[in-house]
Amino acid sequence: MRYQRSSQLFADAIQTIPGGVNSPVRAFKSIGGTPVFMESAKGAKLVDVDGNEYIDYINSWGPQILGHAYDPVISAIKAAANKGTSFGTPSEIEVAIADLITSMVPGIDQIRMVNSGTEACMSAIRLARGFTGREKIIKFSGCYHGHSDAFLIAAGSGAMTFGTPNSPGVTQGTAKDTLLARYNDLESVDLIIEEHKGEIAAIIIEPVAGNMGCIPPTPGFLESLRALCTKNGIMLIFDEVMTGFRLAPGGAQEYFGVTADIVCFGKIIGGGLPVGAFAARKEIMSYLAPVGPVYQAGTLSGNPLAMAAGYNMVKALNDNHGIYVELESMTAELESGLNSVLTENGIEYQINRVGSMISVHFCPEPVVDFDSAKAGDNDTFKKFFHHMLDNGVYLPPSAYETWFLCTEIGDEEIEKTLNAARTFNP
Ligand code: HOZ
Repeated sequence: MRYQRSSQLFADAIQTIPGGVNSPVRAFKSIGGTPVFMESAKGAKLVDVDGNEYIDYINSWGPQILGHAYDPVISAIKAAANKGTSFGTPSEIEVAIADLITSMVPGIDQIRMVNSGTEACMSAIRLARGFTGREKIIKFSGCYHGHSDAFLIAAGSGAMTFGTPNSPGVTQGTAKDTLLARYNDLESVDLIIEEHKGEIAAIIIEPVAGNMGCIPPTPGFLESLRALCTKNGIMLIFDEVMTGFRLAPGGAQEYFGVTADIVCFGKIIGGGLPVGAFAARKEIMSYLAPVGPVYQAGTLSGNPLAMAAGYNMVKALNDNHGIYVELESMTAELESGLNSVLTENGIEYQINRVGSMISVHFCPEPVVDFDSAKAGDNDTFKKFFHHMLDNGVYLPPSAYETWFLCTEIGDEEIEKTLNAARTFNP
């Protein structure tokens, strides 16, 4: 049986881990079947515990831009580990990575390291609230900014995958300070700002939504948000957990030419190790402890292993901007191939893509926001997912997640992926 060892492990896992997994989406619950347990990964490939190989279109949900087990990152982790795994003190590599990132990303003078994208976004809104002296925030339905309370309101990603976009456990008190706008709908933002004049600390957005499938911002949307924020003294926060260092060396800010006030990053900064960060100009970052009154801390923040991995990953991206041209061209090749194959198969679908972020929505109308994303046919997605999996292509196990390419995916992998898609018969 193809997934025998995975099935045994899953049967064991559900005894001692809720749902058998440590993060809900990977449980395969919305698409059925047993999660595949991975044994190893190198370049574009994952290998599971039964010895099956897959071309990986998750890439650890984004960060493995240069492929799995990228040699300079692995060597850096080994060298750092030999010197100790955690000091709980400052270390030199933290200065190096802060210098590197502030030189690459537009509009930031300072950066604070944390341990995940969730922590980064949670801390960013605290900072925005402290800086502006206001309490409310605007988020967009279907965007996902991690699992802290303020963001589990109409949240995408796993929350949507399992039909709990508003999680029990989030108090009414917290929920009332999160105001919801529609992605790509400026008027919905304008109305909220008018209704809550002088009360809004921040607007937080994924500059390319990646947690309701991939949804690009419509032309001018980010620019208009920027103008609205500037006019109303609101902090614009870009959640660049997915787009940071992926769309361009300076992330979505560079790609779209729009500058945010605070930028949040995630796992990419650790080369796949557990890291996040938030960054802004000095005037804003000076509100953070120990300089300013807004408290934020963490024993493992700036961990030497994670910083060594992240430094080598980010530096490789900065040293060779040709990577972005390569990623764009391979993902465009995948997009055009999928267009041909799915059209031949007579399936109703939409493909959304920005750079190396791409997703297929199985619906007839363009997908521009949460409602249009929800119109996708999950039944077709389920069948497509399992068909691809059985043919050695690993896609995100949810219709509400984006696929991410890495530089190790070349013509051969694209060809294999398209061959698998060609035999899909819903
Ligand atoms: N929320 C993550 C993607 N948007 C999923 C993380 C995981 O399950 O590992």
